[in-house]
Amino acid sequence: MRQQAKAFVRLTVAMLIVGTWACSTPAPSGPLGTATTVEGSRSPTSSPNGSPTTGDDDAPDDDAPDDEESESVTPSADSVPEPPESTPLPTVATDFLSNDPPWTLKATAPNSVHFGIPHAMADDDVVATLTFAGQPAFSNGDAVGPAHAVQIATSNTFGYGTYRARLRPAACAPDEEVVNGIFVYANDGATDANQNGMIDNNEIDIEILCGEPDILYLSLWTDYTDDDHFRKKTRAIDIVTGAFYETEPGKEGQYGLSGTAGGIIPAAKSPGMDLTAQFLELGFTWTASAVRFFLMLEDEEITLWHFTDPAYIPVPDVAFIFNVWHTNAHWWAGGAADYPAKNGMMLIDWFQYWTATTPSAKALQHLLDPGGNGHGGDD
Ligand SMILES: [Ca+2]
Ligand SMILES: [Ca+2]
Repeated sequence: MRQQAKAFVRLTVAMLIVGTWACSTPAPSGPLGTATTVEGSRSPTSSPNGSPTTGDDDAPDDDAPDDEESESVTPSADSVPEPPESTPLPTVATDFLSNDPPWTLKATAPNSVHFGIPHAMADDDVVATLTFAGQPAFSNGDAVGPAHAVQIATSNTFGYGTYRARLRPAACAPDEEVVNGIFVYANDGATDANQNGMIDNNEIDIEILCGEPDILYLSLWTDYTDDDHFRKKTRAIDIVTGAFYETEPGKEGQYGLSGTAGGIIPAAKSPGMDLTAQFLELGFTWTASAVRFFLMLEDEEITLWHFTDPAYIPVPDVAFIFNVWHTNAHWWAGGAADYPAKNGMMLIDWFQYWTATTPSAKALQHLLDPGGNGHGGDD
């Protein structure tokens, strides 16, 4: 029933929002921190993304009429039924039946992007595909970084709210590597509004590497001038054990993470899980004071990171982006990673965005801190 309800919501919204994403600046294909010089182990670079809860139990209730005080506002018998409060309509949504509303594409042959591709595992049997073409003749140092990504980015920009997507990341051999990026991003190459001497880079990343498909990288960026001048916080989660590793305090200008686990998220522990072997539903809720990343596991929304230091939280507006690109190093184990010999493909079933004002700020706070659901998290 839940899947049916969600499918209905998405179709409805898709019709309502046709015509949005029309203008505005496409995001530069993410500088998700060019991972060219990753040294040592656990040196995640950048990038990622998010979304709202359509969770059955997370319904905001602040809009419910107060029967005791508002008898005069009884709805008329013929009023249009409201959707269940537990599934507020997304502000923007797409099922990828076609490129409408239009995404900004980046795909240099032989890489390619296609919409409306049948796939039995999609909620609506249709996906968009980002094909990262295998190049047997290429090696480790060829076509490295986001500049060579196959990518789709929203043509409009967005702000605080919840971002949610369902996709299957591109896979590859263990000695190869590409980054699957699901993220929001903005960097105009000049602005330093926060006046810290570095170019502002507002970015929230979820990243999965095909060669190490048991690790999920979550990052928050506020600045990026170059690989020696940036500011970010990262949490890497070993989905098999549930253990997480973070940027050490004071090392926000470096790629390395602590070699010691900061803790374990019991609800995220998924023995044997390969993040590239199935569709994932994930995302984040973003406000000025907190970011909560989540992943659906067995129909439960698991909190992966509830970050609450405003000093490291980026600011709007940003584009939402899906991309796939080659990194020349394994971020977790370290060491050189080959360019994929065979095609890798990210399959994207749907994307949804709820602005911070819909549902209300109070409801958004509820999404940030569902409370009492026993989900992981740690803070
Ligand atoms: Ca700055
Ligand atoms: Ca779809």
